[in-house]
Amino acid sequence: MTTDTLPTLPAGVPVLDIDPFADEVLRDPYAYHARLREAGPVAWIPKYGIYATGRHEQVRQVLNDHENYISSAGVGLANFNKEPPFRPKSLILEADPPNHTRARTVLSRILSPRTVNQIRETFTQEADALFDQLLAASERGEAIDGIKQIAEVYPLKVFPDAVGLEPQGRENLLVYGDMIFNAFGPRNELLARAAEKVQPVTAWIMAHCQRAMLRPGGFGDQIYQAADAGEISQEEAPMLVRSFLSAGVDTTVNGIGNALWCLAQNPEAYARLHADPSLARQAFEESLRLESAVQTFFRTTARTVALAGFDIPADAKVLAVLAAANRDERQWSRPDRYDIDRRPTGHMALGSGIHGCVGQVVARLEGELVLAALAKRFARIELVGEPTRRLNNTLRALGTLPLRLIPA
Ligand code: OVM
Repeated sequence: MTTDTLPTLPAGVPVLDIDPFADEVLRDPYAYHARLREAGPVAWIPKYGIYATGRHEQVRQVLNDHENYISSAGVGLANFNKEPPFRPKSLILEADPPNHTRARTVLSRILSPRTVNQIRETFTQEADALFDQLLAASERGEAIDGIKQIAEVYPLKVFPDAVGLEPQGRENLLVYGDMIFNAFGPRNELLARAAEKVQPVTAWIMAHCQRAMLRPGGFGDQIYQAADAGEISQEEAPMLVRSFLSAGVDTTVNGIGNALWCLAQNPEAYARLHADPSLARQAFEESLRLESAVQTFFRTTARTVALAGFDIPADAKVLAVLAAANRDERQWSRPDRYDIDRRPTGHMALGSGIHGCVGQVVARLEGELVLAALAKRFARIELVGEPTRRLNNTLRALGTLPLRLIPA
């Protein structure tokens, strides 16, 4: 992009000369988040010709004003008014009312609190089975990788089971997730590397969105039942199954991985959790705030809109830095501290407003059950090596997390 194609910069908007998607920024984003909040309520990032906001008040405002800050032009850096989407648009994520409303109604019914009551027992049994096996390994003195052996295996078992997918080939879900969350960012090296595998993985995903591949009664089949009932069209059904397969795994994998990382770094918090495993839900919620798995989403302005007194022009991309809002000192006391006694209500890790995470009851269930099953069996968890990062343009992700679990 050359300078003369960049949107004009309204007078007075502070300029932040940084690449939010550079490797070193993604590896440790928090200094950049502080700079963004300090720069002002909104800043201009010349590298991409975008606005960005990292203060809680403005992130909240942007996410809760879906008429001025639309999603149908994409929730990544790419502006679908100017370039075609890299895959057919999501019918829920990349849509505005009234289209969004129809899709949302179906998915939120399938992922309702009532559903959670029905799946809770199975999800609990799976967490117990996994941690019984890890207990046996720990008693043999084995160290484990918290990412591979906890954060990946558990969501890859319970969620696709609930959707109704066959057991084979589920590793494709992680590759696909890595790609689409990279695709919300710029066309950098990270996206190029993720996109190398795009064709076979996309083919696998789309094949598994077909009704014949989905167990009758599962979440996927329930979407087809909504199509049978005329709530959505038959053509829309596989696209909504695609949303489950896009958003339902890599998010919870990293939410759980980041929670383990928080607990491994904070032995006193872990000790509290071990003493009282009923804190599992709160401990997971606080890790969502502190180490938000989904760090950012974009919106696009539908018209000129005033944000904190600055006129943002129409058709501009606005980066809402959820993870920066979640550490805003204007909102939280001791924001960089992992405090499982805090009730972090109002954090932005699951979004806010009409696009707020539709799977949040299932995501929270998985997080709670994993942390509770862990806390019940182990007195301590210890880092036994340097964790590695899996860099992604949108996700805060660990590649490995070497742990020793010490039985109670
Ligand atoms: C979708 C979708 C994909 C990625 C993320 C997401 C966090 C939704 O395809 O609908 O929400």
